[in-house]
Amino acid sequence: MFNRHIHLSMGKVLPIASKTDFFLALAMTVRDSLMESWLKTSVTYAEVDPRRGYYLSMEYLMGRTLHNAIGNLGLNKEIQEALHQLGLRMEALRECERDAGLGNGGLGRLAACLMDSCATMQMPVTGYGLRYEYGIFQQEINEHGAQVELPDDWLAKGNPWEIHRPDFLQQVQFYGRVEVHGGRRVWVDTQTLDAVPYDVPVPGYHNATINTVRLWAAQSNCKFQFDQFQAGNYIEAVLKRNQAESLCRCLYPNDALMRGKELRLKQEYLLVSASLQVTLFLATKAPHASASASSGHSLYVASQVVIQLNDTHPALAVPELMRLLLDTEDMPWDQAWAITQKCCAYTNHTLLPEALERWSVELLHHVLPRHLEIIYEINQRFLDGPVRKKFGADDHKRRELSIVEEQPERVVNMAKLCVVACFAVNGVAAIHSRLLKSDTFAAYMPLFESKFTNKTNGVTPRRWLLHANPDLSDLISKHIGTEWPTHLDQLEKLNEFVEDEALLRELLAIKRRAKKSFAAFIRGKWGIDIHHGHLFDFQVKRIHEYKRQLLNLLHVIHLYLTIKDGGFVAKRVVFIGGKAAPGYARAKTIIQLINNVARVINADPDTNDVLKLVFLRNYDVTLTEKLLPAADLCQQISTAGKEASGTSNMKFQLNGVPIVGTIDGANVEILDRVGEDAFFRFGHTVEELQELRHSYNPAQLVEEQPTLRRVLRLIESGTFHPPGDEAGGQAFEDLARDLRERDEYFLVADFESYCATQARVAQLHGADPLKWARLMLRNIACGGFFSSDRTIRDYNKDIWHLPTNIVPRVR
Ligand code: DL6
Repeated sequence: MFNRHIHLSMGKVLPIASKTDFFLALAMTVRDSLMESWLKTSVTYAEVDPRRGYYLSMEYLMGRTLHNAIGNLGLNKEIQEALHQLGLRMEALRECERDAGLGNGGLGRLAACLMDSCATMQMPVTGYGLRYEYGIFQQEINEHGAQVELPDDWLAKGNPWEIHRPDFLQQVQFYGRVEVHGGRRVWVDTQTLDAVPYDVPVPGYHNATINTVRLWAAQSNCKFQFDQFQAGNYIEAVLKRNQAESLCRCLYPNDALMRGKELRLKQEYLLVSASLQVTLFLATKAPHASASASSGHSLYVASQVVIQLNDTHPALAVPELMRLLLDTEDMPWDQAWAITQKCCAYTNHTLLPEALERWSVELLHHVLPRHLEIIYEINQRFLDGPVRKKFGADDHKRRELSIVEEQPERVVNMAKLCVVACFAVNGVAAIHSRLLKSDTFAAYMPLFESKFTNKTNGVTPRRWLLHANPDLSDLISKHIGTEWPTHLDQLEKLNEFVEDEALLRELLAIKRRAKKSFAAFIRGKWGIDIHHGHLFDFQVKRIHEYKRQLLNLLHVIHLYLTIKDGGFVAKRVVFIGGKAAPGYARAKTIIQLINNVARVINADPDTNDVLKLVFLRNYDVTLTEKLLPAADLCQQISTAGKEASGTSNMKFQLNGVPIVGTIDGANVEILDRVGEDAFFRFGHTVEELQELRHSYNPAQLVEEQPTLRRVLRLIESGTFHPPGDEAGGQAFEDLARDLRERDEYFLVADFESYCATQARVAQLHGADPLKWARLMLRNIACGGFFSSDRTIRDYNKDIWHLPTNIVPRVR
């Protein structure tokens, strides 16, 4: 097969084939072996016609596919050997694959993990998303240490995994206006685009289920610009087609503020409209639909379909489903509303008020006038119905609960729309779900409390442990058997081995080897010399003020000053990696400061054999896979109450990496499981911060902490100013001033406790390797709960109610 692909697909003979040719031929060979099960899965779903789940997400941060697919198919050994015969190394070919970076961070990666679990647990779930031609930008660092964004041309050499299906295209409309024709509301004079699907396989682990993530691309259709063609403006018309097709060209890199962007609104609608059209078609045209329908096929939809909205980005699903039922299926409002409410469920992923999507009424009126009408009517019926019934004519309540907000401009709050319309609403960690109820959506509790549940996030143990850390996986399997990748609770059995010195020593040896090879990787890639004997301390995630990379940096500077003063500091390499949204100036300043602190520290002969700071450029899924086995410590240090969950904490924990962390997001549940002695907690709790907020005076607190005062003074002294970049230096000073004056994220308040905790970590790590190894083992043993299989089981038990194990095994 492989040779056939080299010849027939790549058009090469072996001696002149490039590494990329070999990679593509291998990927196509693997895809061939997925195909039988993929088809079988689709045919089975069509024949059995089970209740099905549809996961709507604007982001899928898939990373690479080859290694994961080979692992899930169980073909690792076979393929390694076959390649060896040809003088090829799988590891080398793997490096040719570009990450599918169709997401910004946690939310997109979660979508990918959940899809993996649905396939592994053999559940009929299809993911819908967009096929961005450019994924999350490539991050480079310029000579001043600042982030530069470059386009992520990930499709340049082709994508061997996707199948283009132009025959399944869906038409999507925009703009126009609403007219009344014979008492019915009709959306007229619209512009139409074709949404064309590209299907990507999602193989379950060692089973016959291969689910699909369907990614839509925009394509202009023949009717588009028909007038211009008719008028002979051929070139003009073709250019306009290109413009229309650019709708899905780029993933929006901002993970917070995307208000007012017409293109983004159109992207969201394209995803929703195309996906729901297929969903409705499948549900109403399925064999059982006609047999069971007593009052119209569409009623069947409610029993057959569950649509999970991954945050509010696909929230237009609510008015779109209503529109399809009202306008194309001719259904009365109450019936359409009952179906919509029964089908849609919403996951919230953020507590940051500024990150909740609000679309201006003006923009909605321009782009989707019929949907705006429907949203208005949903709101009116809600306020005049349940709200009036519960609260009477209380104007304040009406304003507070209204989906349409008036100040400072008239906007539709998409989260409120979801809370009102969906039958289930969930947060992604226990503390997050609690805060949604007590804070973000508190006003809705008297009406909807029973809709709210928690679904703590998880990560797939296949990609993040089995495939990413084969040596550790083998060690685990040697002691507890090989079922853990699909029954992660079995990791608990490792608790029996906490006193097994041989195992603990093996654990340490595996870590040492991984650190050695990571150090070599860093040296090879960026020419930075680090010693594998030092404590490898990682903070990798999007750069955001609330995630507090700056707190980490303040501590690094404190260590630097301590060494300069002749004090003792345990040997440590601090790695910080992550991208800042291109429009988020403060986050970009933090990156620039990290790089300039690294420049100074790493070049200082007084300190650089003890302390190194490395900024990991262009942090992505693949880099995470490489660094996990090498980590000694992981930092999850967000301001309490700000991180919805976090999922990198789970990946590190699963790989036996203790966490230094705040009582925030999923840290809380990790701490609950591993216990105080295997989790380094510090900092104020949410309640303490709520209390502190009223009287917070960071300037005074800085004065009371000589260590921190010195650190801030060093930043303000210009020591880290980027040579030749005055503005950069000024921004560093502003950063320090802001900490004294405002400190919105309570770095000053948590600094002392953070430093003390880090000192405890260093002491423990250096003092007794076996004791440290026990911490590592305990973390792994308690990782079972954080499998995305468990997350999916929770969704299915409480929300989806889908059947499992429908596809018969073919192997
Ligand atoms: O639920 C996945 C992930 C969480 O782990 C993170 O804590 C959270 O910040 C992230 N949320 C977003 C939402 N962005 N917006 N809007 O990315 O979700």
